[in-house]
Amino acid sequence: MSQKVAFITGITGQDGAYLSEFLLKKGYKVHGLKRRSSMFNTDRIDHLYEDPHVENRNLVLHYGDMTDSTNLIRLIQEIQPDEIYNLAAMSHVHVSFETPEYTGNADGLGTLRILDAVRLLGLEKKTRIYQASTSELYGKVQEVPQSETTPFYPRSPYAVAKMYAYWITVNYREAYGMYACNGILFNHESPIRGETFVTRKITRATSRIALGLQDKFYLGNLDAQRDWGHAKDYVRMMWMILQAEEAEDWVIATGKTTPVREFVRMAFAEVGIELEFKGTGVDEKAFVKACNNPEFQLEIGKEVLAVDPAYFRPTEVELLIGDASKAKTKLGWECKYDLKDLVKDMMQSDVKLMQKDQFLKDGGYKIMNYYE
Ligand code: NDP
Ligand code: GDR
Repeated sequence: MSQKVAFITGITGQDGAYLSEFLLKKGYKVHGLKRRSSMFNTDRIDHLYEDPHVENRNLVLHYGDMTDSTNLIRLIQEIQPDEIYNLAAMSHVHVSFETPEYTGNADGLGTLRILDAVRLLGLEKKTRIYQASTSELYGKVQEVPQSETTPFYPRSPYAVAKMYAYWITVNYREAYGMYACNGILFNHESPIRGETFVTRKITRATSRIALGLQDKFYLGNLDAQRDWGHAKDYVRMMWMILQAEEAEDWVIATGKTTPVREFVRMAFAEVGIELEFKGTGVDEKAFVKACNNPEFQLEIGKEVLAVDPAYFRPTEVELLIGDASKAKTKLGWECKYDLKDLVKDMMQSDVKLMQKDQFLKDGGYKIMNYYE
């Protein structure tokens, strides 16, 4: 059988990194789209890197951008992919309120550019397309749990752009008989999650506070509830979605939801620190109630978390909980990690990472304070 060829946009992101590792292990040749940046931006896939001077590499990176049609058409023509995973996006919901036009262009029209390139090049019957859709489409709660039949009500420029991407994927499937699918994935996290998403912000800050590198940190809405899974489980599903006989749209979720506040509690508990939350709304704070880890010298009663309204969103998504019954029944979806495993994995990794900072600080070097 000839080697399968995949093209991943967003290969330098969290999911792109795990997916490329997964596909390479399966024997795929993987092509990835990366943006030109003034600094190296391939940290997450450096362990997969192959010397460009070696022939027959299995991982090949190409410069490009979701806003550049001619670039995407040329690359797809050159690569002739069996599968495209369209993961590239301006993926931060809060930032999308600051950059709504760009977000619409990259996340919404960017998806059209991929679909239309495949059509223009006559690859409709060869190339299968996975579109990274999102639980943010559900936005304002219409029903819980949310499934493939729940109506959409997007609550941010990001979600509105992703809604365009969702429907243009369905439309190209119906209009041109293309194998194009939406994976409606609920939040998924990992040790390589972007540092400004809430879970990673919490695990990084918790590790720094435990190690004495930082006193406290700030969050926004502690009441928001999310259905959090592990990215490793979710990229496996992206692949399974494209192996299904029929092109369809799929919800992928754990079916459990947890408030942001509880995630904070779990992260601190992972390093033996018990918290007490006091106050409500913008006045809510968290204090150290007990420190059961002799490695950390935290004073009881120390304030470690406060709310900063700067992190509130103009319109918020309060509650997400997914119903992945369809994927469970038809694709055999199951997750290997539960939330406790996820928090543990993230905390172990961030404590190690912050120990490096501690080493530098002890050596007299200046280290960054992270407040974003
Ligand atoms: P990340 O933010 O970690 O990665 C996004 C990727 O897209 C990066 O490689 C980024 O490049 C790239 N990118 C951004 N803008 C452009 C552009 N204009 N042109 C080319 N590449 C671009 O996201 P995740 O890995 O977490 O998510 C992957 C996809 O899944 C995204 O589309 C996201 O919206 C969606 N999604 C994510 C969920 C989650 O919980 N993680 C849940 C549901 C959907 P660079 O590294 O240079 O910034
Ligand atoms: P989300 O993820 O918006 O669900 O989008 P994020 O982690 O940014 O927010 C989750 C919830 O936490 C609340 N929150 C904070 N969020 C951030 N980032 N920073 C804070 O300080 C903070 N304090 C509270 C937020 O208000 C929100 O309710 C993610 C992205 O990966 C999207 O690309 C993806 O589509 C969805 O998940 C599913």
